[in-house]
Amino acid sequence: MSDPVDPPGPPGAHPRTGDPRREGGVATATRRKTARPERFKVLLFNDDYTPMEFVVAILEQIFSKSPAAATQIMLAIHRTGLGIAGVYVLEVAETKVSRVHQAAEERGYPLRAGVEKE
Ligand code: TYC
Repeated sequence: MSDPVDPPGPPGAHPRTGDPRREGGVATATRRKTARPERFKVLLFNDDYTPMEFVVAILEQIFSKSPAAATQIMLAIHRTGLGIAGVYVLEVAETKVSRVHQAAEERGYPLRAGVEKE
């Protein structure tokens, strides 16, 4: 494994000393071999009916937040209208949105979630 902070260089060149693109101490443009997967925010939206305790439980159970973090996120949503429950690759984000809607519908709460590109 090469040093993750070094861009890929010519074969055999030492990443810090043998790469002509680094002459003068300025690294020029490089391209990754593998794309970074795009990441997506899962947003939760405020409403007037979903109980605070239910939103905290959702944040703990579906988004693996600590009780303290879940409470802070829930209160931020309550005050501002929406908040970020977590950031994931698209398929995971969409699955979490479905789990939120399923759990809320089971209890008859109008809680809504959505996905937004980071
Ligand atoms: N506003 C709700 C209440 O006062 C609590 C709430 C917080 C609802 C966050 C949804 O995403 C939400 N019971």
